[in-house]
Amino acid sequence: MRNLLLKNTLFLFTLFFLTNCEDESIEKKYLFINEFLASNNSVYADEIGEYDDWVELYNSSSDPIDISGMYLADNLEDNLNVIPSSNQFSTIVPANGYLIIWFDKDQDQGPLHIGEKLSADGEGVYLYNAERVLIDSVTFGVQETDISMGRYPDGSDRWVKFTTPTPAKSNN
Ligand SMILES: [Ca+2]
Ligand SMILES: [Ca+2]
Ligand SMILES: [Ca+2]
Repeated sequence: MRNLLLKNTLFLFTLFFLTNCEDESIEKKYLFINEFLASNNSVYADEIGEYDDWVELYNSSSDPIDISGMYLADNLEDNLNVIPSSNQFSTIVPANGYLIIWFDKDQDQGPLHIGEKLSADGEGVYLYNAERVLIDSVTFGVQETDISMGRYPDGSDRWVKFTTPTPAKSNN
């Protein structure tokens, strides 16, 4: 009887451990910083009509990923910016889909507006999950106005310049 209890406890503990590991790796495996524009003059405007800096996230999995509770930063020294949950706006990156995050310091414009701007002189983008584990990051040098950088193809390790940026659409 005691043996059985021990076995069951061990089993549950292993299951718990494996489930947690899997959760972490799902985001790490399938969620990407896929494209960004650090100097936006006329490419893509937010809901207010402002041409602000943006970052495109890409979910390569067949399940939606909610990024509320996750964090973004543009360098490693500053505070992390949490994505708040919201009833009014969706914070979900659709399955095999894209979500635009605005780096515009306009947090009053919704949960997808971060209290940072991307420097056209070079900076970075860092994405952390709710447990503050780094999911993805990119660092960049001097950026040209209205020319984005993105992974090509989507989610790959190769970064290229896009003279025609593709916000909220595939880079392929
Ligand atoms: Ca804005
Ligand atoms: Ca910045
Ligand atoms: Ca794109």
